[in-house]
Amino acid sequence: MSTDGIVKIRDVKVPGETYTIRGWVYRKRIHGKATFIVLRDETGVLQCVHHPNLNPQVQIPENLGIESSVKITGLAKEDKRAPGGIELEITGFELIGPSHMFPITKDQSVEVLLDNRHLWIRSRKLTQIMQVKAEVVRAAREWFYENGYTETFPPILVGSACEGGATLFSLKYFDRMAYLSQSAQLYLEALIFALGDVYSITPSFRAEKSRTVRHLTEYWHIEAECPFKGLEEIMQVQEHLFSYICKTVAEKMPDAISSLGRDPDYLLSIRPPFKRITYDEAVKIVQEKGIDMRPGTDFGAPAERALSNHFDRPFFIYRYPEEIKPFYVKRDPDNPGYVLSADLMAPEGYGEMTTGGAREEDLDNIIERVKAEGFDPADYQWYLDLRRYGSVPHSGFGLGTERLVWWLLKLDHIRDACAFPRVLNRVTP
Ligand code: NSS
Repeated sequence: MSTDGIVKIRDVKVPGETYTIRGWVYRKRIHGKATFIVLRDETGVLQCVHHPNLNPQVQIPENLGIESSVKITGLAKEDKRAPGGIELEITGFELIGPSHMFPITKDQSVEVLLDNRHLWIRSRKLTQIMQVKAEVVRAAREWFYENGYTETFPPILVGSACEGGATLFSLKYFDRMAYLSQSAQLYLEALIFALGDVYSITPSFRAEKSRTVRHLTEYWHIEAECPFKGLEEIMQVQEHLFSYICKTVAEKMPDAISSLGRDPDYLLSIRPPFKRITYDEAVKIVQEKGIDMRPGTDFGAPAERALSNHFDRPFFIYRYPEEIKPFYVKRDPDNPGYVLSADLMAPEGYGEMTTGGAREEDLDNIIERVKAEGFDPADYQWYLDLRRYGSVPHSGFGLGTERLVWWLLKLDHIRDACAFPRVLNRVTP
């Protein structure tokens, strides 16, 4: 309850009480002499009705447009036909801001909705997705805090690649080149020596040239790095964090979750330990499904989808071949040709949610692999120093926030996990 007597729509509950609410006209319809206005705010929608014979003092402009902002006072009445079972009999009306003809009407094309994203984010669906996303990030922060991690703030403007050159966005940085960060990992690796277990939540950028339902060019990356942890321990960190996020969102927002198409009970059933399969076992599953895949190569989109569809709970794929993982991934001392890396996969066809694992400690080995990826070790001097001054075994991972929201809410396209998605052909609005 605010001090000015104005309440949110979700708080209009008790028949017989008078409430004042503020919001935007979601729908309007005239029926006989009565005017019906469905008002929306960030907490929901409420049907309000004006009967001129009951409240002749109230004047509602005849041309009141969709998305006009208004303040309404009214008496709450039980009404089984109204959405939510409560209706407000309007006793006071004030127009705050009139609305032009709203450009979004029913059955618009995807492109028109994307061109009008700044207005379309007002839709119930996108509002709820953004609220769930906020809760996902809040829950992640809470988990890290409860588990003794320190939040850190790595740079976004960087001088060298973390995830290979193919997806780097470059820009002019005074008289040299710089890049937009693909991952905070290398900086988190430096920060563990000062702060122990660390995490960061930052934008990451990928110049992805492909149009898929799971790639953005800008996304929010939740990353963690831990000294003295190995592959199995970092998988445990991920499954606990992941389950905690699922549980928190299911408990705090069951209505939003269900109305977006996900059963909150399913999210509550996601608990550690998650199933773990090796890369080699994963390849077998893919091949058994009749999908052509050569061992030693990365999973293509059809293989990843098939694998993901094979499971009904999140699972890990671990111990990958060295060729398909970046220079920083630790070689498996017991399995030549393999590395101590693990990806957390979502079921139901969604696929990779995180990548992580143990980091290579051997200086010469890293230098050799940096070169093999076509980079200049000189650009990584500061990173190589971490292996020179008190190096320790360590591991970490990165989780794509939008990937998680995409699966969590069973969205068709990852762009709907963003208010203003950045994809191959779009940087506006
Ligand atoms: O490239 S990753 O697989 N791994 C890293 O960046 C590591 N350096 C992270 C780390 O260990 N600190 O990206 C990690 C995750 C991946 O699993 C996805 O969930 C997400 O980041 N990701 C993306 N989300 C949306 N769009 C794109 N293009 C994208 N690329 C990665």
